Amino acid sequence: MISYIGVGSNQADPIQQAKLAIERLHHLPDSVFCNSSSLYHSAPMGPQDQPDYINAVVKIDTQLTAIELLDELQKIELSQGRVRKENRWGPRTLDLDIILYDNKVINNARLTIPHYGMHEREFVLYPLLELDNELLLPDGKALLQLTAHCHKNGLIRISS
Ligand code: 5RY
Ligand code: CA
Ligand code: CA
Repeated sequence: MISYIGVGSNQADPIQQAKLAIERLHHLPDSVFCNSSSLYHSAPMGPQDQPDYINAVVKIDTQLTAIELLDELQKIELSQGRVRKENRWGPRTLDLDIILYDNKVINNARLTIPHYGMHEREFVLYPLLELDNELLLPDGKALLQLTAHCHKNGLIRISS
């Protein structure tokens, strides 16, 4: 299954956190790493009283189920010092989200796929576009159309 994983960090040297996470995503079990977007610098969405973020998106081809993949991503988050906080949308050393998993729609207690916020989030849509500018979502919508309606909100691609 082709899956796209969102990478985000705004604590403890976010560029290094993102690079390390991307390195670890090369070694997911039963998976092949396909590609990663550039890193992007982005202003915080949601709570504003936190540092700017570094975001990226990674494309993998995996035999893991969505839940198995989530378990692996949460292990990587924990290994990079992720701490569960009271305030849900506060700063974090590393956040890994399954944005898309094959063409599947998944809704259960642990997972909502496609990622529920992706339509409005420039730091998800533009890195995705860099990876696949012909991508169609499970509902048939074209990614290119979504980005056309999504303000960049200061999103900056970091040359690497
Ligand atoms: C909105 C609310 C909560 C958007 C809205 C969150 C990131 C959100 C972030 C990230 C950047 C969060 C979730 N309306 N801002 N804010 N990057 N995560 N730039 O990864 F995203 S908290
Ligand atoms: Ca997130
Ligand atoms: Ca998350």
